[in-house]
Amino acid sequence: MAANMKVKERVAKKQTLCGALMLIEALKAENVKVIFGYPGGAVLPIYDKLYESGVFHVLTRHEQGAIHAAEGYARISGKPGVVIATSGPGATNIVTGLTDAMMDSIPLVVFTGQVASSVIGSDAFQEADVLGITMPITKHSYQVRDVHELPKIIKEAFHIATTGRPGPVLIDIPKDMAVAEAEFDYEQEVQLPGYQPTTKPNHLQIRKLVEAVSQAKRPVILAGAGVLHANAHEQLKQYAEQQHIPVIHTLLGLGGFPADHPLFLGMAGMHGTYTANMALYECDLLINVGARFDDRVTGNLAHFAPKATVAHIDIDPAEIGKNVPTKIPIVGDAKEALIQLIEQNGKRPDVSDWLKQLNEWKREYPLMYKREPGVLKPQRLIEMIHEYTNGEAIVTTDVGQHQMWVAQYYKFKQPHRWVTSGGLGTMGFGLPAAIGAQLAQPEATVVSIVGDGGFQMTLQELSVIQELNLPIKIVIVNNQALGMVRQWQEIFYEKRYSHSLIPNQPDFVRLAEAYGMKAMRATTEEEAECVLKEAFATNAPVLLDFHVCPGENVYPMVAPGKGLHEMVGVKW
Ligand SMILES: Cc1ncc(C[n+]2csc(CCOP(=O)(O)OP(=O)(O)O)c2C)c(N)n1
Ligand SMILES: [Mg+2]
Repeated sequence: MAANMKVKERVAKKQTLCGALMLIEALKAENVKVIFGYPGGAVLPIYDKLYESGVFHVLTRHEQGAIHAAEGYARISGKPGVVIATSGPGATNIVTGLTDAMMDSIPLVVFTGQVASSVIGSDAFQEADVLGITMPITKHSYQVRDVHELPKIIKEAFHIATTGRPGPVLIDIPKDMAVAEAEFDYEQEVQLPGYQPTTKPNHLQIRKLVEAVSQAKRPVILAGAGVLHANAHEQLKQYAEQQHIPVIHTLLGLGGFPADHPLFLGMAGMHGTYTANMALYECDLLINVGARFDDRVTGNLAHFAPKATVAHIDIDPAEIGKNVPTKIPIVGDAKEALIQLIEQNGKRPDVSDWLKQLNEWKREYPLMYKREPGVLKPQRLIEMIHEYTNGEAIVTTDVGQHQMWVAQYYKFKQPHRWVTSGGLGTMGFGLPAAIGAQLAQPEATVVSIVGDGGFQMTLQELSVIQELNLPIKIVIVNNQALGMVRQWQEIFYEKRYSHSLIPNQPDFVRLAEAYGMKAMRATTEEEAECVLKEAFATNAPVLLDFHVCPGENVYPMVAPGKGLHEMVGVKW
């Protein structure tokens, strides 16, 4: 019976279809639940077929919104985000999102319309060389030249986006290709001899690491987003507990290891904890699991982990040894590698002195800020949001000071709850990303914590949130400044606040109300308590404008060019 069904399905899928219908059938075959997009001339044939397709399409109010929403969806669902944009300006509007997804290894399949094949290269209306523009910011890209190729291309695109190190794949579809017809066969196997990511780690390298661990006195694990992409959080915990190795996270790795675990040392890097950064400086064995030694994590490389043997587990061999000399390279999937390490059950290192030292640092140098009566400190605000959501919300952010305070003070206990723009540092990411995150998990509490600057880069998406009645809580950390820029100008440019202070921000409450959204403002801790209570009791979108202490800075801080051990702002 089942076999019969399969044959029937296959026959059905072998029908002759136009390119636009092929796209829709392929999305259904890939089990795509939602797509984000914006129509225009070159994609009109596709939108016409979408009309009665049953595919859930979210019309964002800007293509940048669509691609960040798709990123948020991908991060929370673990499935690829799908985007459609028209040719020319539609396609160029997604360039930032593609770069963002490329930097943070987010799986996306992005369709762009293109002018008709016959006029490509003639500077036709809304023609842009999208393939040329996006070549360095996609994992792979295609332009459809023959409609017969389209099913194979889409199938490969989903495969490439989601396997190995995930990333964005773009398919540029000339308008005539959406209309032309061919046989639709989506059952074929993907055959890409030149693309065979290594997932199984080399056993000898694993043995080397087991040996190094057994000899170590001061081992530490630096865990990045690779742990989350590989769904290896359970194995990370098991391995760290089995071997008694403390764990540090990168910004994007947060949530991979529970923040309240005694072996957790916090986030590393420019605004990392004293303990995490000093552990990286003092360790004798550094095990990197799925992080790419970003410069915001390492600080000055000349002073990075100077006493350590470095082991690096990564699915992407190009990352190993790129920034930091690596003695034990392990190419493979983080989960597979950790499973093998756990199975080896090697001799535990003697870490009692090391853990004693680390715990002393934790006690001596915790994250700190001063509470003042009548003033709302941004750090306190994040702590309050943590309390209201029991540390279990999905949190999205923009980029800047507020992002760092969330990373420091929203102690993520669970994986796949944290959605932020790491590598590219894209202001305007948080609000649209929250749309995708909420659609990926309709029952979850989603909080979008944004800066007063970044919010204004994509605030048009309030319209989508309101239209779909997504119960997102939008938190503006309003310091009336491009706070992170202001902080750098205060510290490194003699307080010459060139174009970073914005004392005349719009009335965000009335702005949200114009979109038909409930909105409230708070300027003190007491007011913040009240509005948070009301907002979290509401099953509808709410915008909260928090006027926080404008001069607050993010500490600790590693100044550019300095080593991690040269942090400032660690003590009063
Ligand atoms: C698109 C974009 N433009 C410029 C920057 C540089 N930048 C980094 S943080 C920042 C300030 C952000 O201000 P705001 O959104 O209010 O956040 P805050 O730092 O005040 O919390 C700027 C301008 C950026 N990251 N992204
Ligand atoms: Mg600000």
